[in-house]
Amino acid sequence: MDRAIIFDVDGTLAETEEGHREAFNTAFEQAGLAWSWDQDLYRRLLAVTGGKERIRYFIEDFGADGAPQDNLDEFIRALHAAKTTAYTELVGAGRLVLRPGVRELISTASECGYRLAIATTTTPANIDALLAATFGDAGQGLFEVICAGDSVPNKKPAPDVYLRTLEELGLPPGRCVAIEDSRNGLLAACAAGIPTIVTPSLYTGGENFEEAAMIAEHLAAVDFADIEKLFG
Ligand code: XBP
Ligand code: MG
Repeated sequence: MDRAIIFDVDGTLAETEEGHREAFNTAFEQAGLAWSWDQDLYRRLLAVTGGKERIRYFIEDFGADGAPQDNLDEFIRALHAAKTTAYTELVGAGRLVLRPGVRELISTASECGYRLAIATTTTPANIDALLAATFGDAGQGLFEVICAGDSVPNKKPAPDVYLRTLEELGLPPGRCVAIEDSRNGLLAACAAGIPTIVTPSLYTGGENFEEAAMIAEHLAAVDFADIEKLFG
């Protein structure tokens, strides 16, 4: 089959951002920082994709105290590594489930011979933890291509991660459909020329999705036949 469905992870496969927010706050507490991101602040910080970039954004644009003047890169790297440990532990404890329709769509697409890929801003360890927690051992071989995190120079809304995914699939954008939850993700997929389905999530519900090929509350509300119509 020369068609592929490319899934975003956070907010699309599962409602993960509350787990990320909890993990950030755990890492801040472990580091002795008086930082705590509530939902209103986190919604604003989600304008920046990538956990390390989000921490830097908080320090530089929200006047956070406690970060060192020098070796800031190492400070952020270490803090984010602690966050990733906290996040993968809560995912491994079974705290997250797939969004409605995700498992069924993956199953139907696989049965129909569609190739499956992931294009995400998140850290690879987070994907491994989520796939193991939600698919068990079967999660390992489910996605033919996984492009994530720092593997590309520019994170969403830049198209880099989708362009890299297309390259690894060896497919043109018209033979793919992307599934996203956020405007940053929609812009990234559209900039790569990929028709995109948006299923808004907890933190993205009010965003502008005018470029989407389809908008649905969740994937359980989408007929596979309607997805097939989106392919060139
Ligand atoms: C969402 C992101 C990520 C997560 C946090 O990624 O922007 O940064 O919020 O994960 P996507 P990390 O929607 O593209 O899956 O801390 O590992 O970045
Ligand atoms: Mg997302």
